[in-house]
Amino acid sequence: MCSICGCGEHKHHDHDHDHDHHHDHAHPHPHAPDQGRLLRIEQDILSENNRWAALNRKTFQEQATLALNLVSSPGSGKTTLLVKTIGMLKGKMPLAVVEGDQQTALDAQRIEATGIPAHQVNTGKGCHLDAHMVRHALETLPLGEGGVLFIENVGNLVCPAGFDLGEAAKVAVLSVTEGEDKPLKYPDMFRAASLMILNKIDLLPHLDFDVDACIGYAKRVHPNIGVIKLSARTGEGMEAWLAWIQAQQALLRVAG
Ligand SMILES: Nc1nc2c(ncn2[C@@H]2O[C@H](COP(=O)(O)OP(=O)(O)O)[C@@H](O)[C@H]2O)c(=O)[nH]1
Ligand SMILES: [Mg+2]
Repeated sequence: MCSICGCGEHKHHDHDHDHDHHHDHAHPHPHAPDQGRLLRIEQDILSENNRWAALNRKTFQEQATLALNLVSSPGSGKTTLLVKTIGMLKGKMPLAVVEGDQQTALDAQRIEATGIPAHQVNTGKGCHLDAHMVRHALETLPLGEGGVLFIENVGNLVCPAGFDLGEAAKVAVLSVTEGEDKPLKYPDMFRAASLMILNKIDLLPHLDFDVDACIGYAKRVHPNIGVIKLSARTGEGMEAWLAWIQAQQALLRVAG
């Protein structure tokens, strides 16, 4: 298992220790590498990722493309939100989508049905996208001046927090069916995100979800986090989300 994200994807634990010890004895973990070695391996993975992320960021800047990394639990509504967003932005600016899932191309198919180019990345056992995967996706995806690249990460509130993809911002999508305590339970994700989208607010009348408490918890772990309440189903709140995207694009132009 990977000690950074626990995904078991990274091959670095195929250790090459010598076999001068017997395997029938009892000790906590016969294959545990020493802590110093683990730390070096983690640093290598993250610095390798950061090199690709820096390249991606340079490409996004050159193309004046706003890259947004959508992170959430499975089922919080990322793909639904993307389809709705594309419906409102299509024709106004160039759009493209990278879809990350362990298996299937179902989400890329949902995006392609809108007429927008999408590239599916299947991570297998991996629980997050990394910057190198996004780099490969960019080989096939057209980016356009002043456009947006949406990256839908693999669904979970843990692993994607630690991996920079070169995006301008991480956007955490939390749906009101998940419980208001999630920002406290998964603080790394809400600290890494610039914006929390509280989705499925159309369901609030049927739930005991405490919106104010949820926003309070998110601000406790990340005082500057932006918050937008919306329903990707009914469209309520979508205008605020589109305005946020435009504001981020304006920031990109200032930075560039
Ligand atoms: N009621 C309601 N359902 C939603 C909303 N957004 C998404 N869903 C539903 O939530 C489920 C998961 O959505 P999906 O977009 O696949 O989530 P993802 O796994 O984060 O990409 C689907 O059944 C959607 O129809 C919303 O705003 N309101
Ligand atoms: Mg999805």
